[in-house]
Amino acid sequence: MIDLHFSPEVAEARAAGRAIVALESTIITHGMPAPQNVETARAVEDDIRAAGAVPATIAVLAGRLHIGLTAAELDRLAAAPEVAKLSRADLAACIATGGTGATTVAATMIAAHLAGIAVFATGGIGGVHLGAETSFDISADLQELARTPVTVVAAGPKAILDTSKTLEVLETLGVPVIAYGQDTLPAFWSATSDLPAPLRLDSPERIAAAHATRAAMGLGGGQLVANPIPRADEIPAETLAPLIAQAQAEAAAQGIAAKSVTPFLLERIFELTGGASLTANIALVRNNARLAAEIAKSLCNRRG
Ligand code: PSU
Ligand code: MN
Repeated sequence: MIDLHFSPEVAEARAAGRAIVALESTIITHGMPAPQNVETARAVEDDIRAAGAVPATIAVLAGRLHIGLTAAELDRLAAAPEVAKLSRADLAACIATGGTGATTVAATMIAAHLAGIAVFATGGIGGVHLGAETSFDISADLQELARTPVTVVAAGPKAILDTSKTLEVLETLGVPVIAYGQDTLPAFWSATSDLPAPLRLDSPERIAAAHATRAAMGLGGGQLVANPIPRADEIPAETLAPLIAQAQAEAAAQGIAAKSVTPFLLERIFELTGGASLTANIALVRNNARLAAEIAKSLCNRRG
């Protein structure tokens, strides 16, 4: 077994059998500008603590897979030059060569599962990009949801993606996509979309029950919980659509490809919205952290 490096807080929570929520680190290094990236990472951790669970931010630091970062380690990750973006394909090579990297949704799910953590909160997952029929750009996050038994709380597929194709692929892969408390699929910066949600559940207890039932049936794989951004914090889809289209056209014109696509689009949309996309992004991640904490506590209670 690979060595996992638990932060003191997470080690204590494991020993006490407390609820733990995993957090990714790519959102810190590639998803948000400084200093809001570190401020948000700390706020999200505090939200989870305030809800009565324990946060475990996951990253690879100098070849060690960390489950939970101390405040100093979080600062070190955010300040490190050239942090790699690690998905399933990159994780082992980074660890084996003593590298430092931030984990995407896919890699965070792998690490969380190795650490026995069943619930993970983030902003948005990767998915099928617009134009995937020619670029083949489909995030490894989707296949990870199909194979690794972690419940991921996100705010729905980002509007920079082809959301209907993302739903089709998740359906093909047998991944439950659960809208929390509404019938339509939330769309990241906007609370609703015109896509009906494949599944709807209205309480953390029911989401925990569905997670436990999948495990009891030996189905494998995770669940995607799509939690709508609070209405007060959303950006209407009509406002964003032209700005997203512009960012996408620039990405295509500049030949942005592979791992760079998502960070490029997020940064351009931040610039084009005058920072409003970041404010919404912070609000939705914190909202997801609070729901994830409730789901983790419910799973913990079920296990007795
Ligand atoms: N969504 C965000 N911010 C992010 C990401 C997604 O709002 O930073 C990151 C996540 O780590 C996700 C990754 O797993 O982007 C997806 O990248 P790609 O599309 O290259 O698979
Ligand atoms: Mn991609």
